[in-house]
Amino acid sequence: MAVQKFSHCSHWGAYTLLVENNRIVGVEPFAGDPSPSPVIHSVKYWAESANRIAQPMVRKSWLAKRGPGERKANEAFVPVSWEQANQIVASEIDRVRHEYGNASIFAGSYGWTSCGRFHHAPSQIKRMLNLVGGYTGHVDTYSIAAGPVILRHVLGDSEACNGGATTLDAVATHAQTVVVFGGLSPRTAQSEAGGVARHQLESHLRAMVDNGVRFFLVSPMRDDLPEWVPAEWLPVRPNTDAAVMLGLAGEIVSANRHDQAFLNRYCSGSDRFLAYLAGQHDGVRKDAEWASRISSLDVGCLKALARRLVDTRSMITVSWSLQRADHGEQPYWAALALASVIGQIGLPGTGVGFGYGSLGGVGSPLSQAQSPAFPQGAKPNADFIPCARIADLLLKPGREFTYEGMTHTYPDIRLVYWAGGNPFHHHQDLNRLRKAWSRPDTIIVQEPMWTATARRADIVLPATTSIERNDIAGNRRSDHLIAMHQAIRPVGMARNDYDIVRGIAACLGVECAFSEGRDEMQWIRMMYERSARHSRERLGVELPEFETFWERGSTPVPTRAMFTYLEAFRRDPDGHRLNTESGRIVLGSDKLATLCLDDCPPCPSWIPPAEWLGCAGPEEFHLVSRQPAGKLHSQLDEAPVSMATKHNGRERVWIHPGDAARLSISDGDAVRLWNDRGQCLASASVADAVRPGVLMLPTGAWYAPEDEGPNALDVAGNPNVLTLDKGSSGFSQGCAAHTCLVRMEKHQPGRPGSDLGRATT
Ligand SMILES: Nc1nc2c(c(=O)[nH]1)N[C@H]1C(S)=C(S)[C@@H](COP(=O)(O)OP(=O)(O)OC[C@H]3O[C@@H](n4cnc5c(=O)[nH]c(N)nc54)[C@H](O)[C@@H]3O)O[C@H]1N2
Ligand SMILES: Nc1nc2c(c(=O)[nH]1)N[C@H]1C(S)=C(S)[C@@H](COP(=O)(O)OP(=O)(O)OC[C@H]3O[C@@H](n4cnc5c(=O)[nH]c(N)nc54)[C@H](O)[C@@H]3O)O[C@H]1N2
Ligand SMILES: [Mo]
Repeated sequence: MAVQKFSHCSHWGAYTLLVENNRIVGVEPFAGDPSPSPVIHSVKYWAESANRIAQPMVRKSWLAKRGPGERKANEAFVPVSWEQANQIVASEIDRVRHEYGNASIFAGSYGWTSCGRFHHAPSQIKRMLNLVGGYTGHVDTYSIAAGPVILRHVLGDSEACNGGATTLDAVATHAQTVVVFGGLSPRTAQSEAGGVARHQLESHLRAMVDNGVRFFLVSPMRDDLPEWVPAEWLPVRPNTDAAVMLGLAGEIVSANRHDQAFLNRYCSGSDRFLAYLAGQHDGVRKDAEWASRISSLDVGCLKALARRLVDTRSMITVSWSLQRADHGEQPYWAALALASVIGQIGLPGTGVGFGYGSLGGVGSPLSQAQSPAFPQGAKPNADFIPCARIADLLLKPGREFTYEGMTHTYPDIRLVYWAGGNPFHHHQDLNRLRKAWSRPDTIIVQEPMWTATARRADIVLPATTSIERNDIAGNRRSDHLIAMHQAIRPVGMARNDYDIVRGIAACLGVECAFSEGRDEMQWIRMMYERSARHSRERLGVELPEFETFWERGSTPVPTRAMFTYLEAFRRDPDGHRLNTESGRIVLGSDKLATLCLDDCPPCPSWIPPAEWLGCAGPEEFHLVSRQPAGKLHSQLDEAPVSMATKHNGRERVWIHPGDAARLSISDGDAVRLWNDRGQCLASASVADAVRPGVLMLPTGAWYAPEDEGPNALDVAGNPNVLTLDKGSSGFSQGCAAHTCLVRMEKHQPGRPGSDLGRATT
């Protein structure tokens, strides 16, 4: 049989699948992609994995007696037909909404399911539940919460961290100095929510290097910039960046090199901020010496950097990682304040930008076309949680929580419906999540794989992966729409997300309103044509007919290059007021002054995090759990591209050679990491790319506890058995995964923990 070619796309890029006899025999990167991701070669393992769920399943003990329970991963499941599964799910939804109200259904359902915009599993279940009275959802994301929340108040919106800041082509053309807080890394830029056709970060970085930009990398890890980017490395203590930024601002102000005219014309509350820098209330002057004591960076280096920032055209970039931490608002607000003191915001290629390279398209020219999206309909009820508060929600029904200055109440959740996410990968403090997970009456998980989350569900609905169906990829940070062609037949009895939810909608009596009578291709065509109409009417750009697009496999969309953020505001601040309390950039906030929050004060501040090296015991390390190089989160963990990043099947934890020598740990040793919250195994990777006192264990290993005990040893190396489940502050309640102290030792031989506890192919 001849090899057939299918255009396709995932969050890690667009590609062509070569298929013979219903088997993927090759993968070719998208022709126009300058830096394709190796992860495109993993997708065939979706089809070949022994971890696929073959048919709908129900937990045996739940069938006998539905209600709260431990939900052990190793308990028996009973196979059922799709008709039975749909009936059970629909009757649980009906039971819970009639007995307790729709707020008792949690369908926040966070997760990076397929990049296809139609079979987008969380959108599908939300559309269905909106037709029957609603659900409790979530706001913000694990990726970014503290950052956008503070920027909404002090900059007027969160565009600047979603890809709406100055584009990197402009930075490469105009900037002379780039200070990178966190990283600008092809590792993270591989991925983009909704797919990306052309990975552009490396091209932008090369242009900067060619133009002689001087780089300063402020990060605990030296490899947060590619090794071919010449950079001065400032190996900062994790979570102390706000102090570094404030110390730099203080140096500039005390040398009288700050742009007072900029502060007067474009900012509000700068008096309050300057008083804080001068130490008027706490008696502590914020300068290089002060920042050096907190961050452990060299004083001379900080002083020289402060001078260079005002002497040259400078850009400050801040990764998303910095705000995924306790008090994560502060580095974002402090970076904005530092850039305001320098006074180059709104000029070409300079100022401040957030999240460049955290996703592939942040910093690339933004698409001007409307991205395809599956309509969720209006949500009839307002109930929500901040995204990362899932365990609090389940453990504390009826308790109050704060968010953006308002007080809300956690609903009493009886039913959890999770589609397209893996909370037993992504949530912090998994032992605590296990306790929380025992509370609801019923947990439904819609997933292709027997993930740790699926194993802890009551009802498991097997979904196809994207290669088993048709879809469309596209988002505002990608310059193409991509046709996602079905390449192989569905595996086992798996159904497409749309068909699963449509079946349940039928049992609930809302099938007509849910489907509007459209099948898969009719929806995809409708979504494409909506984008094409927008492009024609708003931009005067004609996209090809749907048939042509589908046959070609992709179409470019118009983008906005060489963009300078806040250019119009700089030209005319009264004509282009920001959507803040003052219409200006807020450096001292009246609103936050009124709220009187200990953990989010009225001007950008350094507040020690709950856990950091400044309060660590002699044996403790700061754990950075960054995104994995060889996969997207927990997806395709078993494929060779991911396995090659491990050692003996276990995730690698990076440790500085000096620390390793002190603990008598050699490269490749099995090690145990632990703290009061949990423990896991990993394989030591001794490397001077990580600063002393810091360990780096990437996310993504499939959570595999040895047993179901309260402090079970995770043998695969998922850092979330160790991380802290605390809101970044009472203002934003974001994920604080990067705030975590742990200890480490060589794993004692003879201890259990060699079995990885799941099928591998
Ligand atoms: N310690 C620590 N933890 C973190 C982070 C960190 O920095 N440190 N980062 C956080 C961040 S930023 C994020 S975004 C989260 C990510 O957390 P998640 O988004 O939950 O992680 P994924 O592994 O991508 O989960 C997606 C799931 O969807 C399933 N799936 C794939 N395709 C389909 C489909 O077509 N249909 C259905 N129904 N399911 C599908 C996959 O099998 C997988 O189980 O993790 C967070 N957790
Ligand atoms: N390959 C791959 N790419 C991905 C993902 C993936 O799973 N795999 N996930 C995607 C998702 S959902 C997201 S949200 C983004 C996340 O994008 P980011 O948040 O930017 O990524 P991280 O890997 O968490 O962190 C980047 C770097 O920040 C540094 N860092 C951590 N803490 C601190 C700190 O306190 N101070 C300083 N200065 N640096 C610190 C670490 O050294 C780390 O290498 O990545 C996306 N890209
Ligand atoms: Mo994320």
